[in-house]
Amino acid sequence: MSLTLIGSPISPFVRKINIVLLEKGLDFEAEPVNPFSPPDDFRETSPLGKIPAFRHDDRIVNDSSVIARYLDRIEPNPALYPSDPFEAARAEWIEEFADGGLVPVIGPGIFQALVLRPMMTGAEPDEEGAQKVIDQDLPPLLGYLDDQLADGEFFVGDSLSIADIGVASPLVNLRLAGVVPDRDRWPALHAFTKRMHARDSFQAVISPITRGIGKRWVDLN
Ligand SMILES: N[C@@H](CCC(=O)N[C@@H](CS)C(=O)NCC(=O)O)C(=O)O
Repeated sequence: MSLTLIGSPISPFVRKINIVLLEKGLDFEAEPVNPFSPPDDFRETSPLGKIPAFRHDDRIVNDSSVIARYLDRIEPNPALYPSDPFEAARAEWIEEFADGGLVPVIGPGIFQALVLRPMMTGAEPDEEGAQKVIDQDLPPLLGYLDDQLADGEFFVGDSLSIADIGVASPLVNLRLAGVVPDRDRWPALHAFTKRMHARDSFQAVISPITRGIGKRWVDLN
């Protein structure tokens, strides 16, 4: 079986799949693609021009949530989608909250403003613009996630699920921008971030990125 993850390691959606593959112990190749300067025929692989795309032998699967689900079906251990229907719905909702809520705020407003745009264009980081997003747009999202965790180790049930991976993946971009969920304001989410990012799977993806773009990375102790 040949598995290829197509995309860039700085994308939180690509990272989500990278972590799923590592947690399941699946061997795969990484094929780097920058969606903003893609190869000419990229739309044949990814009809919306987005990353990640995924190749299993000669078949293509698109969209991180669809790919994660697919991987759970071809390699059910460990299961990342709970078997109980309501718990599965909760895990998929938290994954969607991260994809559709956290990423659009952390991505353009914070990570791109402070890390990516300066790196690509040499522009100064937009500290003021990013601070507004950090003060106004981010707190309700982090507050919701903190409430959902309550005092649990995982978002759903007693084991790792796609909810945890979906949330912890964009939190890597937040840390790359020098921001972490505040320990006093969101203690459960702060502890979750620390725990998740210390897992072997996250360490394997975080180490090479921080070597490249880790200037603002915040350590958690
Ligand atoms: N729903 C998609 C979103 C993927 C996505 O938006 N990826 C970004 C990179 S983080 C991308 O490819 N952007 C390029 C574009 O929108 O043209 C998924 O979960 O895979």
